[in-house]
Amino acid sequence: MAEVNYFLNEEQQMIVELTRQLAREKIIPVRARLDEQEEFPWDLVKDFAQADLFGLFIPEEYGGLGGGCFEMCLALEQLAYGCVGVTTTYAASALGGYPILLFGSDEQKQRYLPDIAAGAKLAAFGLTESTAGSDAAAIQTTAVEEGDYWVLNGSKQWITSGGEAEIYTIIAMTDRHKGPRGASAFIVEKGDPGFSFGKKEKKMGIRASSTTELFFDNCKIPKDRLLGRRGMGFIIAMRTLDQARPGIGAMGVGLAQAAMDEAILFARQRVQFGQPVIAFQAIQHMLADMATEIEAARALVYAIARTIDTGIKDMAKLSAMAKLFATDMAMKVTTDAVQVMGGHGYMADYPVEKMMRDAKILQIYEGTNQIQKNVIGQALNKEYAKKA
Ligand code: COS
Repeated sequence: MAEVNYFLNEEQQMIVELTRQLAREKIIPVRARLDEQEEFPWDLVKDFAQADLFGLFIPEEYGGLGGGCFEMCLALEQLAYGCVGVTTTYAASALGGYPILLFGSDEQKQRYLPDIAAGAKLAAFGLTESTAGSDAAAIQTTAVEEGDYWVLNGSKQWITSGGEAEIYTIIAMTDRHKGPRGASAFIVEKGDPGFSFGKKEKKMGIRASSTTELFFDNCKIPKDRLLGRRGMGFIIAMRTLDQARPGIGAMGVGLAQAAMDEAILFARQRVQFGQPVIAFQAIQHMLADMATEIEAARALVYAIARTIDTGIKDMAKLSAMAKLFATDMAMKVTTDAVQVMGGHGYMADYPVEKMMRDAKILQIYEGTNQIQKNVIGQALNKEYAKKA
């Protein structure tokens, strides 16, 4: 049967094959254990590093492979087919690395990107706080200039790879009275004085990933750790999320594909009323919706990622669309996969139970899907105001 042709070049096909193989051979055999034991996937991090995957989005001059948003989406889709928890660790390192790549000085890039590209050090991104989630501009953590140092005080919540990562991009207030224009971005290293980690959170899904609080207690960092200019922190955070959100959509596509594959495998074997349940139209219609919606989401994510890679300036709307559509789709498809499998689907013996739990976070992290709709709605309002 014919498949949609996305016209991948040779390098892109190689990325798909490599990450597909990693998912099948390395991730799937261990994903249930990692989930159950809430175990951080250090062995897999080493496998990804060996395959040069951490440098996929990093230019060759800094030790990476020079890929763009589209190549990242291809990799994230295949890895998420194996496990969204494991893939979250991989995606989080890119999220922590993007601010350095997009806004770092050449010296900062030389200093940090080669280690991130090699997978020698994981990166993390610290924006969210206990009272600043969707309202990202409401952060309370402060950074004060003192001689040759910045001194950070405050805390960050729900930071992916907290405690495991070595390099953290942190958004802190430098001029509170200026609102979003009063935030700045900093690089903080594990081991910096006054920087510590809270307990590991217990989560519904993506339990192979680590999520912790970060604490800054008179955390003193050298002046040259400021990213971009003072006051650019909010813009840096938003641009970072714009770059990364299509990848979350791609993870939704990979996860949904995995859930549908499981549901079809099961429906072809499960006999009720004297025939495999896939023979019933009730099941076929659900599978038909799944297959169609997965392909629609894949086409949207790929098209948007490729458009972003052409260097467009204002990508917030498109990036939000990719995340919104593909992750809502993933929630629906994983829920329906459990439904197709009935009682079996609800049991931890089958992987779709974990897939449905993992899907939920895709609608929440890197901005809830309600926030994505705000971003899209505000962009439409601006576009049409210009036309009027
Ligand atoms: N790119 C560049 N600039 C942007 C931007 C973007 N994507 N989004 C906003 N800005 C700019 C605005 O243009 C504005 O600049 P001016 O002061 O020059 O007008 C400034 O940033 C403030 O923007 P805005 O007023 O829209 O900010 P809000 O506080 O209303 O917040 C949302 C906007 C809701 C979009 C933002 O807070 C958000 O994305 N929240 C979700 C956060 C999130 O994803 N959390 C997950 C963390 S990572 S797991």
